[in-house]
Amino acid sequence: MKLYESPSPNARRVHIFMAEKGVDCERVPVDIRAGENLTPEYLAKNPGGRVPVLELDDGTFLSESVAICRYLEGIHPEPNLFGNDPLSCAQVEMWQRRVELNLFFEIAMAFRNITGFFKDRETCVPEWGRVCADKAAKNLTWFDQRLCESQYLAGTSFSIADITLAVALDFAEMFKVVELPALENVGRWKAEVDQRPSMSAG
Ligand SMILES: N[C@@H](CCC(=O)N[C@@H](CS)C(=O)NCC(=O)O)C(=O)O
Repeated sequence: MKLYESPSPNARRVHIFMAEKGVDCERVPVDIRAGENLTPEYLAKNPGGRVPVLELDDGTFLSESVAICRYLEGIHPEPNLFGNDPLSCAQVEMWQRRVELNLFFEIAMAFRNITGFFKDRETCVPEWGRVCADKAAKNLTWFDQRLCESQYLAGTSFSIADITLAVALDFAEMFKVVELPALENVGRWKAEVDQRPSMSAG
């Protein structure tokens, strides 16, 4: 297998996931700043032109970070990060989607539209970026309430939903375009999650 990647939040989700599983594979750096992800060769691997992409040994290409992680979970079931019975699988899916759509995505939109990081390839609307930043800050309270009653987002086990939340928070912190409130339960959870060796996986 080969992972096409760049130093970026979505590739980091896969790095953390792999480290949790104790697996690795060949890495192929893609310079997204220089637009290597927009070449016809790369678009043949992922028509969306984004990283990461996982190439399987039979030449199949998988994109979308969570789809890549699902595949890895299938071939390396332990430790379990997507749930292991109908209810826990649904709860992981629910929290993963909630955090991805309501926090990770809003932070990414704020970053892209406010900084104009990819203005060579998309129209940036800074005002829209600020709306997304405000939504992310507001939505964080939802996850804080959840973490008041639950050790991890989906229950008592660390899961892909926690990986998405941790990467989203670090993304916001790194680029400073989204000012997230310091919330008690998120803070407790983040301090605990940051102790996991996988969090420093590259
Ligand atoms: N939904 C995709 C999003 C992937 C994505 O947006 N990747 C960013 C890096 S975090 C990227 O490739 N950006 C390059 C570009 O927009 O040209 C996933 O989950 O993998």
